[in-house]
Amino acid sequence: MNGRTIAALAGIACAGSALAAAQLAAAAVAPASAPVAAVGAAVVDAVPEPVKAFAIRAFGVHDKLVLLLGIGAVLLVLAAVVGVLARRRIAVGYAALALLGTAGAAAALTRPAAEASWAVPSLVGAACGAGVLALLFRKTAAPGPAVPGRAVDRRGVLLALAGAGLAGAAGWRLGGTGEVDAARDAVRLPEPVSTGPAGAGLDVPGLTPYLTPNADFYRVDTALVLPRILPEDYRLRVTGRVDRTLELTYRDLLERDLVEREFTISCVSNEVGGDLAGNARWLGVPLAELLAEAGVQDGADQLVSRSSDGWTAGTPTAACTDGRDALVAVGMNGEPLPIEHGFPVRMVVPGLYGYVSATKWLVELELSSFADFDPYWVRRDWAAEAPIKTFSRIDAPAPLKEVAAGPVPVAGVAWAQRRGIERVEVRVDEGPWAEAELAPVIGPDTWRQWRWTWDAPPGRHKLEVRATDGEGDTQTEERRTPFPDGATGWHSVVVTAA
Ligand SMILES: Nc1nc2c(c(=O)[nH]1)N[C@H]1C(S)=C(S)[C@@H](COP(=O)(O)O)O[C@H]1N2
Ligand SMILES: [Mo]
Repeated sequence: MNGRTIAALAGIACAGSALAAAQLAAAAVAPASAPVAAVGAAVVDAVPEPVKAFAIRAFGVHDKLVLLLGIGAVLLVLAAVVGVLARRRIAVGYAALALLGTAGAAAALTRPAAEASWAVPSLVGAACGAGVLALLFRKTAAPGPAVPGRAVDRRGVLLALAGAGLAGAAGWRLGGTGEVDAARDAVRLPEPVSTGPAGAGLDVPGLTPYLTPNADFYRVDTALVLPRILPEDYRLRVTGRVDRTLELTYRDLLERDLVEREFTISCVSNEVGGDLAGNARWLGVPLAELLAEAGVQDGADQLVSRSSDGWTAGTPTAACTDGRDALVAVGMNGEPLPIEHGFPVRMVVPGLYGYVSATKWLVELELSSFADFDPYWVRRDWAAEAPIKTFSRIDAPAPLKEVAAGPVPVAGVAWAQRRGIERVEVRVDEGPWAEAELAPVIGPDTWRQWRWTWDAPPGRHKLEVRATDGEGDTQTEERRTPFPDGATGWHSVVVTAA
């Protein structure tokens, strides 16, 4: 290895030590205060809408991993360059670390849930990085022409890289959800006092199951680091334009009369044919009961729900009190909420896209008004009110699949929460529409599986689907992307029969 490569590695070792030390400190302060997490979260909040839409389209539920890897790659290259420059002017190295520390601390301090201590990990990290820099880049007594300025301690570089790797991994692990996982495992959910009807599903190979297992449930949120809330520390506050403020612990919630209901939730970012939706059995406290207890004041037409990381959603108060199964949920499919789905407590409201209703890691319900407050995505120009649009999808056969000519089962799901699905139709090669068979349904808020048998002639064919809701409105053919209030258009797949 030549001197330049060693210097580049030394730069990476300094940055790595800084980040690792910060990660360890953040495990003690708050995992979200680590510089990479904080800068990443600031980037998530700042990216313009088209970039966010692109990220979800291109990377789907892996968008956050891609962002973290991107930040890592940028840091790696910068650190290597700074390492090479630091051989001649060590001040470049100190300046870069100071910048890293300041940017990390600033990003951490401006997170909505931040406390003053959130600056500490970035500052500790920068100081550590500076120490490693001083150790690795030593002044040569008589600089020779080949190595002007400073010599880099090769053995030291390897040691620092290894140490940073270990410390970083330890910090990452300690800051993970281990303790909360254990607390979640220990939760025993009480039996509901009221259980809604249970739906049953069709069984066609390739068809989405009627109930979505928790492990397969889509995940959409802005959280780079999962919020970690221990049940014993949990508080839900009902505040704002209410007659009396409420504060409930997790225990308080479990001791109330819990109800269990099946319904489908979905994301506004779901494209035509997309899978950002899931159907679960939710266990929780009716939101209407909590609101009645607090006493909603006149004019409080928006319920702002806030998560522990500062994210907000705004739901029409009327949608929480009009008799639908709006819940402050603690359970999902018979288990405590999974951490990535909001443990210990989240909100779910049938009929509204997740960004205006489904706050995970819920800590506050603030009665406000649409005039007074714009929640997270509304500030980024998504619609303030967002009822779910009628949607239908072909699951089987899969796109571009080869099927045997003759009878082919075609199946999928359709949803129109609150209105219900009344009819699903399929057509082949823009021929006449044929009505599909629908699975039995328990109410308007769950998706409905459908199936139709196609007598497939050999060749390449296009299958299309459209649904009609309980109000008699058929899905529009007009293709629109999700922004600002949900996608429209018919889903189609092309298959070859042979
Ligand atoms: N705290 C928090 N809650 C959130 C979000 C978020 O970014 N942060 N995203 C919402 C969005 S856009 C959707 S679609 C649903 C998704 O819920 P799920 O991940 O459990 O499927 O959560 C909602 N709740
Ligand atoms: Mo969403």
